[in-house]
Amino acid sequence: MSARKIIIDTDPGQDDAVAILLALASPDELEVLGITAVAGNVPLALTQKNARIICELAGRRDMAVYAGCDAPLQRALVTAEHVHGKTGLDGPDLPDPTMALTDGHGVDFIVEILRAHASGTVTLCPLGPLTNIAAAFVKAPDIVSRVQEIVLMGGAYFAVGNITPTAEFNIYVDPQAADIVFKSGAPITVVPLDVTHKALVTKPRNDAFRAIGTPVGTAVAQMTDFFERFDREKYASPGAPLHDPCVTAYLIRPDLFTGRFVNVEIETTSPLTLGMTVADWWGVTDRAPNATFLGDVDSDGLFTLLTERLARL
Ligand SMILES: [Ca+2]
Repeated sequence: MSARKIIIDTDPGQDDAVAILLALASPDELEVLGITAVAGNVPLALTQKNARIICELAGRRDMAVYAGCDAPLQRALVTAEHVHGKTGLDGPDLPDPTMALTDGHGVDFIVEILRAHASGTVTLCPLGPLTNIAAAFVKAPDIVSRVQEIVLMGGAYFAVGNITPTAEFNIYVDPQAADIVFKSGAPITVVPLDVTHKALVTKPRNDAFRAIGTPVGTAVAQMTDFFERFDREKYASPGAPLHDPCVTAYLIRPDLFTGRFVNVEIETTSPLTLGMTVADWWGVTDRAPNATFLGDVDSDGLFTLLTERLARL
């Protein structure tokens, strides 16, 4: 079987970094066509730079990295330095990138790639706010039907919210973009907090990253040590959730995850619940299903996969 072609749309972010590294470490399963940065965890100037830092850490200076949208479609940008630190990649001391950004806009790259490849052969992997994806769909509606699948990290249902009581960060930052994507008709798989809050970086799992003993293993250990370090107290859990790598892990090992094909709609107006992913898990409405909403993960299997693959870089 040939490797699945993907575009990673991202706002690094330590967990984005680990998701990218997992993809780059898995060329038999995943062919990364390019990386598009978006404003989210930190502003675009940092997310596009961080994406290049991660490519260089992985020895992939050849990777195409594009800057995309620097603000949500309609709202002012909300960032999360309280989680990720000032740079977005706090933890390890990684050098500034020497590879250049690729010329052109990330949104145009998404449009061009989907038009250039056979329909149904390119998967989009959004790991941040859905601004770039929605902007591409609005600019070029013909590409929607060409998307093989969108596998995104975002949303929450039983796990409720992490930025407001009802909203997950990525969806909350750009709910209008999320609404466009969820209504697009493209096949969608959602990796919500319901899953990522079961993917906890416990001390033994962090030790396993460090024990890889390579620059990548050490950096991942330092990043996952820093990232969401408040969460152990916030959620009273034995480790912090590792969100975005669940997306690339799902593409490599879907058997580690379970979920339901349900209707998911985005709240775009209520001041109380803005950005909520209203998932009809119990099928109590007649709204048509539009997304596979994952609910569980074999977390031991996930971390075994991560540790084994990261050791290849
Ligand atoms: Ca992210």
